[in-house]
Amino acid sequence: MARYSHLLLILGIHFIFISSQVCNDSLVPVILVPGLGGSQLEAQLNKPTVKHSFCNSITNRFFNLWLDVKQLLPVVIDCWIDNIRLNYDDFSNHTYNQPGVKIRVSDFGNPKVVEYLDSKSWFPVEGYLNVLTKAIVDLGYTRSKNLYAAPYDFRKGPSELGNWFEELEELIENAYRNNTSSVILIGHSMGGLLIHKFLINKSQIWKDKYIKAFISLSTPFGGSMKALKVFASGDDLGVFLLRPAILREVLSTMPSMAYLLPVKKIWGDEILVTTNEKNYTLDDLEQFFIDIGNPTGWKMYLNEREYATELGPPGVEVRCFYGEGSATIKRLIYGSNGFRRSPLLEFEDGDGTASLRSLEYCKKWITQQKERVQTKVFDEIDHMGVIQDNLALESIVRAVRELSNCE
Ligand SMILES: *[C@@H]1O[C@H](CO)[C@@H](O)[C@H](O)[C@H]1NC(C)=O
Ligand SMILES: *[C@@H]1O[C@H](CO)[C@@H](O)[C@H](O)[C@H]1NC(C)=O
Ligand SMILES: *[C@@H]1O[C@H](CO)[C@@H](O)[C@H](O)[C@H]1NC(C)=O
Ligand SMILES: *[C@@H]1O[C@H](CO)[C@@H](O)[C@H](O)[C@H]1NC(C)=O
Ligand SMILES: *[C@@H]1O[C@H](CO)[C@@H](O)[C@H](O)[C@H]1NC(C)=O
Ligand SMILES: *[C@H]1O[C@H](CO)[C@@H](O)[C@H](O)[C@H]1NC(C)=O
Repeated sequence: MARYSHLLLILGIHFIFISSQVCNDSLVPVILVPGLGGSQLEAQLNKPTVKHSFCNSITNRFFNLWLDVKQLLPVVIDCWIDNIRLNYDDFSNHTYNQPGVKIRVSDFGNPKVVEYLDSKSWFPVEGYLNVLTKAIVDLGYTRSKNLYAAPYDFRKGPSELGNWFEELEELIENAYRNNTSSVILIGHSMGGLLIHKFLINKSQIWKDKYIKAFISLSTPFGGSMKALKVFASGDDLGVFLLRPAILREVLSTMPSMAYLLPVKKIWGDEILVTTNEKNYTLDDLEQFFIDIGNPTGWKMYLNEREYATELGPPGVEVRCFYGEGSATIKRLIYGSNGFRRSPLLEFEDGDGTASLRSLEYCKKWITQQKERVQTKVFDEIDHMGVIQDNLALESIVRAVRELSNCE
């Protein structure tokens, strides 16, 4: 899950100095796959109704919907919520936009759209993969020539991202052809999950030809309790402008949140949520969704579950980077007021967003595949720190150099 640093942090700037002697033509193409919230989304409106009279109902052109901080100010945010939320169709089991709202992901392939989320504005502040991208560019990479990104509509889960998987395949094959070299896929958070999903659905022959390696950054292979909290009480996911309750209204309409729920293989029969009346484990998830008043959440979960449970080895070289040493939600404890009050939280080790046991699942592959699997754990570097902290960035860049035979 992407989390956006505080504005001041971004303006305060993380300077990084990575001793990067520029490499030559041997550079292996790199494709970045962002996490949840890490892609720009654009909207065009022709709406029959709006929340307030000051909300736009018609726009001639597409405008930046995610993430333009101006739209997230109090009251104005109601317009935004009404534009970005999804509805669920019981017959097709698909989600769809609000009436009269078109949403698209801009500039597939271009890393710009994952570097800054509001790069269309006059002064981009919401940096995301900007620091990582810069470090890779400093190695000698050129945007859209051998450094790409595969943004996606992160509101959706894999069950509705079929086209995206095809576009990614095409991008990989084109990058391969243009550079006569197999490709490094770098995924952060949910981006890592989608890469894994993509790879296990590809033949070994295809992977041997096109994929050099998968670099996983903070990927919660077994899901995250934060997703469960989003449905029950909301969570700001670190977006400091947004209150959890408001984000709940939006996020709980998104199948991607259902996709990110904890998986049985890791959580087993553990009690995840406690109320005065009941203990909920993953076996009680349907009841949980009913009790929180979101039966649609259960349907979304059913659609995405099969994509989340296959955790086999990806069959390509893996570099798995993640943080530990941050308190991470283990259990939600509600009192006599049911789900209306914020829960007490019980914590375990992790990166603040994903539990260690979910992040370190990639270790299992060491013995399950013949391709190399290397893991690196960063102490007290959190979910976002892995793509921003100097120590982690140095390791990532070193991995790219090694894989490019550029020592
Ligand atoms: C939608 O999901 C329901 C319940 O899982 C299932 O019975 C139904 O066949 C699905 N419909 C479609 C069109 O896939
Ligand atoms: C490959 O090269 C062609 C011709 O220069 C260019 O049009 C295309 O965008 C490139 N594709 C990628 C993925 O680099
Ligand atoms: C991969 O997924 C596509 C659709 O998403 C499917 O048509 C195809 O059969 C799958 N391939 C494998 C090898 O599972
Ligand atoms: C929930 O589980 C705990 C620990 O197993 C137990 O002490 C408690 O009585 C249970 N609560 C309910 C409502 O079943
Ligand atoms: C440059 O490329 C040549 C041949 O492809 C290779 O032998 C050499 O190590 C490369 N140098 C650097 C700095 O990458
Ligand atoms: C791969 O892309 C880089 C960056 O644009 C370019 O310099 C290099 O010539 C390309 N390699 C091949 C074999 O086309």
